Amino acid sequence: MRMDYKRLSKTVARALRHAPRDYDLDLDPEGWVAIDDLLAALRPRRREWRNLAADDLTAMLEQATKRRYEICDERIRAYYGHSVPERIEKEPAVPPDILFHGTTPDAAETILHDGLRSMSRQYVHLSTDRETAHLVGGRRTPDPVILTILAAEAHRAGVAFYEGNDDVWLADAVPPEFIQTP
Ligand code: HQG
Repeated sequence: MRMDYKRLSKTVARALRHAPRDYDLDLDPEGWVAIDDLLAALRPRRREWRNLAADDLTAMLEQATKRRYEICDERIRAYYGHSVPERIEKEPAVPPDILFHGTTPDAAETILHDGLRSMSRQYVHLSTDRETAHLVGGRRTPDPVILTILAAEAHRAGVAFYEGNDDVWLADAVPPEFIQTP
């Protein structure tokens, strides 16, 4: 049977971003778990996963359109997206001058007034380019609004930024004075 990598990735996201305890997993402070522990937790869950191996996780990463997970030294973690109660430690970093955030027209109106908040996740998620922001906003609406984030200016004013992957930056709450419509 061919492996459904999308389904696998969704379950891995649940395990590594949102509900590790449901999988008897403990994320370390930077979000890592041992690949062997993840595989052991997943194998009994679906017939097609009964022989799940590290190679399947590597193939899942290769097939994905987004870089969601990092594998290193027989461990795996999510680059971003966490909602677990324990804050995942990220290294503060200097952001590019400008970042983008794609969202719905209604949310954009609130964000321009109140600023960007992390909502159910630990961090605000920002995109390095408009196209990625369009894809992010497009998950919720056919007509996303792309907000421009004055990231360097916000950083200088004390807002913390963190690297996610090549396309995604993370930040703490971003006040409205650093957010513009195009
Ligand atoms: C909105 C996906 C009202 C915000 C994506 C967004 C991304 C506000 C929603 C990653 C607000 C939160 C994260 C405020 C923010 N008032 N609405 N003050 N501040 N919002 O899913 O950025 O496929 O938690 O605009 O591609 O959409 O899962 O964040 O609409 O990279 O790998 O509240 O998740 O990646 O939604 O997406 P989310 P997001 P994956």
